[in-house]
Amino acid sequence: MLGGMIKPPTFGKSNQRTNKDGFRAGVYLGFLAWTLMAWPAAVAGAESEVLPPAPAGKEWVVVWQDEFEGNVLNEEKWNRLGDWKRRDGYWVKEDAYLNGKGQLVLRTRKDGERYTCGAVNTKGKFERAFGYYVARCKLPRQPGHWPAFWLMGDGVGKVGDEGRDGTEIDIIEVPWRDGRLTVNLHWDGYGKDHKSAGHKFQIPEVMEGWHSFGLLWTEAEYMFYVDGREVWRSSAGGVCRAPLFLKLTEEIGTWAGKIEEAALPDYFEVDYVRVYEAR
Ligand SMILES: [Ca+2]
Repeated sequence: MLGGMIKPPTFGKSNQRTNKDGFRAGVYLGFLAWTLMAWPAAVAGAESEVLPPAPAGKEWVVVWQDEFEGNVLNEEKWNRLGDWKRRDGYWVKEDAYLNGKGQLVLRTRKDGERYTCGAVNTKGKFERAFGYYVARCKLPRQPGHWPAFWLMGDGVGKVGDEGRDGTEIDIIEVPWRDGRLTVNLHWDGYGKDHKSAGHKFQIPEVMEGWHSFGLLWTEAEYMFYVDGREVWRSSAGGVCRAPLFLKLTEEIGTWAGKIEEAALPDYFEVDYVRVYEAR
């Protein structure tokens, strides 16, 4: 049906980026929409990210993003972590790669006698305070390892001033496979002065398909979102004022069950990461 016709012009990169898994269906449905709707309406519908309300008089502007297009991870944006021991496994660089379909893959696998997985961060390359941070992800299915999207900085180790001088912000951590999720804050180091706050909740449907995990970080509080719906808010620790870098990681450990029982390899996929500022 489409073959002899002019390709609809509205399916620009932003539509592919926000809906890549449904792109084929999207092309067809979008084509129908295009034939029925005016051009501006179709363009407006191309941005499918659900953002929290911007502060009065302001709007969200993307200030940093990676859509993971191409075949090679952009190492001007990201550091690939490894090769070194991490918890009950190893972080190795070759387990963090792009799949050529627009996604970052963090793989967990068994390599000889050791278990390995992938991790990346933006330390020294992108560090920021405040704004809206969101990643669209497809979660792994096997036990013994956990995916996470989090923010981190050197100030997290500074004891005193609560979390204002640095807080680890875990936008999402998924050590379970039944739809339970957890969001957490950690500050004043990881020793005897360590403090934390967090929340556990369950959304069974997150185990299937793609879902977005977001953090709105203001000077007053942190607000956490799954698929654009608020799941928790907190001002614990007094709210971090220090710039933090992004982390996307897999970790191997018993918090997530027994890695020996996992059918490997297993994959944590990330379609994009976007950071917005209210202007
Ligand atoms: Ca502190």
